[in-house]
Amino acid sequence: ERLKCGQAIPITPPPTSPANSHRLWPEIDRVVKQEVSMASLGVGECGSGWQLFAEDGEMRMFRREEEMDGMVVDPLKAVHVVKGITGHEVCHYFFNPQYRYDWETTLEHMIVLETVSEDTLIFHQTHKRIWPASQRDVVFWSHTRRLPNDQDRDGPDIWTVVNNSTEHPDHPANAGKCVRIFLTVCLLCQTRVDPPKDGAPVSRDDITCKITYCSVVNPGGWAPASVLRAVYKREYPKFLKRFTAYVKNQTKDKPIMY
Ligand code: 6CM
Repeated sequence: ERLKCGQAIPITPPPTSPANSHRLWPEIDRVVKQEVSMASLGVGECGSGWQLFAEDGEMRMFRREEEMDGMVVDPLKAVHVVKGITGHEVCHYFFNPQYRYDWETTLEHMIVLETVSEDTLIFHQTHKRIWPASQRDVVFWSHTRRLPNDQDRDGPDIWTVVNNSTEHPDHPANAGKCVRIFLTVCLLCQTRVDPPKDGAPVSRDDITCKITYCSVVNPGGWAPASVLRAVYKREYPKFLKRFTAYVKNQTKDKPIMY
């Protein structure tokens, strides 16, 4: 039908994400919103239950000791402040599979089971065996998203990646030698820009990224609590330091990606 003069042009609103027609979309959207709002909360003062277990420079890691059916499922919350990189860059290197073997030291094998859309992938990963427990594997969807910066409308947007366990018919749980783990992970990145006073162009010296990393991992089967807590205490700080150093190194000679 022809438009009459002065009549508003009917514009279909853009979809919130190209993944929004997929069977998993309602779950992805719900979990992403929930995880982002949980990750945005501070660790609070005494009484919040978060205990500091690792600290190195600007990096702080907290955990809450929790067990489910006798298995350690301690929620972890880490905060780190890194100069010279943006939240978009951090999420880019965390989400995209081509970089994962470079920084993920516990990884043995990774495949993309399904490309749901540009911002949503389904992965199967096997992780290195940790004595005396069985080897672990995991199937999860991974979704990355740009979020509006309500606090500073002129500042760069906030970026997130959420990983959450799911099922896949090609890789049923506990069918082979691996025990299936279940995880929910949220990486939330806020970027601050302090423009140079002399009006010079913004460089990597003027940008700072506040990273919040939250995870809950259920080991899925027997694993001695003391070994598991010792592994987490060693591996999480190693991961966050190595991963952020990797992003700094990858981006140092590239244009800033906001
Ligand atoms: O979030 C991280 N990595 C993502 C991309 O790989 C993704 C995957 C997380 C898998 C986390 C599994 C870690 C534990 C594996 C060993 C379990 C052994 C149990 C038996 C011990 C006695 O979200 C970074 C993950 C950093 C982990 C330290």
